[in-house]
Amino acid sequence: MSIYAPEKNWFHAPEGAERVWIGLALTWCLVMFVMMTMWHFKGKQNSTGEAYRVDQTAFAARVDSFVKSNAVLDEKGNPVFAEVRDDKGVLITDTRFPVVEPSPGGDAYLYARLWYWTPVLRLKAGQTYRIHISGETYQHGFSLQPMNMNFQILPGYDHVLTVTPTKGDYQIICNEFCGLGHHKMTGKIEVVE
Ligand SMILES: [Cu+2]
Repeated sequence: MSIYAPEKNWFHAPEGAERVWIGLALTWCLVMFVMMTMWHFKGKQNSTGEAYRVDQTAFAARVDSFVKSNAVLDEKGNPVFAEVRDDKGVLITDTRFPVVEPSPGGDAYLYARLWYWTPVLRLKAGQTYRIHISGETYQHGFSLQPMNMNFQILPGYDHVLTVTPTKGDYQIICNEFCGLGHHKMTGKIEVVE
């Protein structure tokens, strides 16, 4: 027989170094438990928790009209497209990312599609914007780099992030596995003076 019943009274209370390690692990678990709750109230990493149920078709239409009316145009009046690179620095060429400049203090839109974030937002440093984010199909993880702010994005919901950005180029990646193109799902926010 390959399986044996354990001997009776198999349990021996931990002692010595084993006791110390169990104590350390337990203490650390309790510290993390307290910290998890604390981060909910402290720090600037939390979203305002604002989200609304939306009809996906209506949201897509709002994104389209936002892009049309706020698109950055070149001197010939054609929309400007941004260079967006994946996390390996490779230029993504199968998608065109329109650059859109929302009015300071106003609403901006960001749409998670398969598999990219669109459009590229050009924001002014020190101005406050309400960024509406939703997804076209699956659940995605909005992850803003390099500051590492992370939010879950669900189709059918408009997640509103109120931000006052500082100057710089920020990359958006997806950190929730969402299918074949997940590893190259990227986007960009440019913040200018
Ligand atoms: Cu993903």
